[in-house]
Amino acid sequence: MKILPYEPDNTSLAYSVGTTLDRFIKLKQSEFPFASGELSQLLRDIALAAKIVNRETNRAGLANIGGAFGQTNVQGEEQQKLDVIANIRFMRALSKGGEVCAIVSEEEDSVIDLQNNSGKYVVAIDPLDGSSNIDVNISIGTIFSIYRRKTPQGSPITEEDVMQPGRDQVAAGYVLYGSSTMLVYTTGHGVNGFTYETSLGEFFLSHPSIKAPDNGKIYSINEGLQNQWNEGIKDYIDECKRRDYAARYIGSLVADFHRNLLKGGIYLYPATHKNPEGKLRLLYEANALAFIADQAGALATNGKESILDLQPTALHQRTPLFIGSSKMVREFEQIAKDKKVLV
Ligand code: P6P
Repeated sequence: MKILPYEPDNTSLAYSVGTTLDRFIKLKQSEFPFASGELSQLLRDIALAAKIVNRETNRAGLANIGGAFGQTNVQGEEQQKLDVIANIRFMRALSKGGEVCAIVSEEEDSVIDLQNNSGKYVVAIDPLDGSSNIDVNISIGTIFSIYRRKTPQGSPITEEDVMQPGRDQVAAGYVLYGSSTMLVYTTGHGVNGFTYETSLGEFFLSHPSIKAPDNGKIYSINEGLQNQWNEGIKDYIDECKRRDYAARYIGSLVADFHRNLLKGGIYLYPATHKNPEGKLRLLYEANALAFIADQAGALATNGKESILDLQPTALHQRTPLFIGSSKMVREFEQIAKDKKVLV
């Protein structure tokens, strides 16, 4: 009997389809010496829910699931039907996956106890960010943070398990439902991006080892709120205009963040009269993107300190957010600090 070594056949007849998310997760699992695969399974559960939400968002106009749901969430914001659907999909996937003991969701007033005290992880999630853009076919996104519980496995969850600073995240990511659907995440070993191939129902590695340009010429801020800015913000935006930077603001945090991450730029959402603590939520928006920014060589601050160092004091607390290329964030802080009025 002849035995021959396998020789990968790279003829043009059958191009490689690339590395699937599942295979990438398995390959990278070795970076967690003590992991027994729970985090890998949790990431797969999130990817499954993302595929389902992708399908729902793509057919919203045809399936009568666009538009308002008719209720407001704990934020006082009008829920869109897809907000509710996305929340159901991610909660169900995380509950059935068996790795999670508690969930903090933008769409839930309280912490959700999955009654799974053996679960090792806690997830904080904005199931569908940018809702106001859903019905006009503009990119929207999901943002998630993953923490290891602080209390012993097997014991009931406590506030200590969910009120963790961003520095303690074990993984974080976002899904961008845009011209293509992408999943971008980090487990603390760099940032990798995967593009969804709908014909195969798989995410494939398309953006390995993402590193943010340390500088850029794009600024993202809602200029309609200009009259509510403090002097520091006004001075920085004036400086951006003086340098002929490009103003790009989609109104979906994930889309603005993703573009600035790849091309270089800064996103700013300062405190305003309407939102004196800022608009964006610390636990399930700012922390996740700050972890990704940190891993990609970018920065995220509330104007005074790193987002990742903020100790949460309330489930849905908000924070000013200035995030993007390191040189731009540092320069913003300098200009704003000179004015001594930051947030
Ligand atoms: P504004 C969407 O509601 C969101 O949370 C972010 O995705 C987005 O960047 C921001 O708010 C838009 O807020 O006040 O400019 O409409």
